[in-house]
Order: sequence, then structure tokens, then C-alpha cells
Amino acid sequence: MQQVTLNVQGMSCGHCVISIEGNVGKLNGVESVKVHLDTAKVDLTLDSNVISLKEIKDEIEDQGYEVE
Ligand SMILES: [Cu+2]
Repeated sequence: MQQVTLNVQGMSCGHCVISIEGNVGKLNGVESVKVHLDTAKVDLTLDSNVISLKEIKDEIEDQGYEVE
């Protein structure tokens, strides 16, 4: 398992939290996802044998957020 923290711009409310945690959390290989609105960060635990960080970034960006 790999732990990563992403800086994500555009998250502004509880709906963003539900949207990102829901959609990223259901990806194969994502063990956990936690959105921190106050710091604009997303904590991830992933199995890099199953999913790449790029795939997760793409999923977040597809929802209209910007990953730094
Ligand atoms: Cu929102």
C-alpha cells in the first residue's frame, strides 16, 4: 500500500467531499480516500499494483477539479 496526499483545487462544499470520496473510493485499488476541505488536500491509500496515481488524478479532474 502506498500513501499519497494530493493538492486539489476547486473543492468547496460537502457535495464535493461526497463526490470525490464516492467516485475515487469505488475505484479498484483505492483502499481509502479522505478529503480535507480546509487544507484542499486529498489523502489516499492505494495499491499501486492495481491502480496508478495518474488514473486517480484523471478521475478527480474528470469531475471538474484541478490536481496540482
Ligand atoms: Cu462542492
